[in-house]
Amino acid sequence: MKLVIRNVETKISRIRYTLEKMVERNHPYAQKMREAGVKPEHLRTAQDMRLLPFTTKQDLQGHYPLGWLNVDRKNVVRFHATSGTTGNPTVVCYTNNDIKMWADCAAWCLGLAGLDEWDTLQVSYGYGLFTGGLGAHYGGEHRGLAVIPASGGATEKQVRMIKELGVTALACTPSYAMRIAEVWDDIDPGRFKNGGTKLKIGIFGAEPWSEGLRKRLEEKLGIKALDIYGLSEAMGPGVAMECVHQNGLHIADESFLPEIVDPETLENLEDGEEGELVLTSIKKEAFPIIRYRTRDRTRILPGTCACGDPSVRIDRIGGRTDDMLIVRGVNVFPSQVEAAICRVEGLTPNFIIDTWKHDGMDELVISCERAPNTTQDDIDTLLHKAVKRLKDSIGVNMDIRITDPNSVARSEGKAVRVRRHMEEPEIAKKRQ
Ligand code: DLL
Repeated sequence: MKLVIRNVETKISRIRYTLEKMVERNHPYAQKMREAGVKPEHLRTAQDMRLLPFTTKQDLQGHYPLGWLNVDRKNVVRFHATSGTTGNPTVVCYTNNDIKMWADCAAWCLGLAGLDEWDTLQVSYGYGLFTGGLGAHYGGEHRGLAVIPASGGATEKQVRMIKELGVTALACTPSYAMRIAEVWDDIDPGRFKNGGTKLKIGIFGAEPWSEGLRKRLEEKLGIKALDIYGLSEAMGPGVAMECVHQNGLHIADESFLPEIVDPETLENLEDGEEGELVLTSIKKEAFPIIRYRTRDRTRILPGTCACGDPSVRIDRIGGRTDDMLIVRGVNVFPSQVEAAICRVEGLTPNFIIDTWKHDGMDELVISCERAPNTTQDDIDTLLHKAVKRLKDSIGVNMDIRITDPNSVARSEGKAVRVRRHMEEPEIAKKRQ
């Protein structure tokens, strides 16, 4: 498959410059290039990108904390880090230029959402080592919006600020947006949609979410809910964003070069084919990534968007390859479970999958929460509907429990949808 890149010469020469710097500094990626027998001067056309070795999360973790740095430490002005749930955290670093580029990308995303200096953006992503808060914040200020650095938590206060400060756009994880909507319902029972406020846009991302959850959020909050994508290793939020046409996410392709590869064979796939997103940073200085395997599943969407922006678009992220469960031979992603559950009236979008291995196979039980306006008498009907929906959409019968309202823990950041156990939780409980 031929790689087609806009402004290809400038981009390729900028990536070549980064590779030259890596060689000069004896960066760990230069070692990978040596092993692959590739030199910076071999990169002349878009197709030559394929000569370059992939970078994996393990490469970055293996050089914890600062081994991936490609500038002198004195040029670093900011650190962020991933949570490190699987091994060493990854510490990511930024120069002044990197922070500017990130703010440019995030501001461009907010522009795609139709926001301008008359808008007020409440940033309810966490501020701190997580990139969500500061990423959206700098993007908002750079575009001239009035930004409220709310961070996550104190949900009643979040609702008050939305109401009293004339917030027009809310940036947070979709699961936290659902929580905000629930708390708002408690404060103003019977409120209609956005409760008469100015809220109109949601900038939701940092975790996989389904079309079903989008509908519920749009309905409950009276907004247009847009998807924003990013990852710390690339910079943070702002790598890709949906425009108001909700027709795939536009990649900030002046800053990142996307490829889709088959995760098994690592061959590049055709536009429209689903695989793993691989990203190369074009101008990052402190923490460049070359052919970074994101583990995120998506596809490049053919054609151009009605908004007229010529950037490459990707489909919403279906999930991470690491989160995939294999149930009786069928691949199951938590976002598919969410999509099915959202279609069952009487269930909230809150659920948790408990999973364990039995004879090397994934077993699971899904706890789905019934809505506050249902009763114990509805449980059998809800169970029947949920089992059928999941069977129809995913293709396997799954073990489902219907739990009481508010029984699934809410999150103020990324929701935990999968709990992995050593053995079946019921058996483990009996033994205790
Ligand atoms: O989640 C950056 C971010 C903050 C993106 C705020 C959007 C909004 P990390 O904590 O490093 O960075 O997690 C990155 O989260 O590889 C995906 O698996 C997942 N992810 C991020 N955005 C989306 C999305 C931030 N819109 C990892 N849809 C990524 C699905 C997403 N998954």
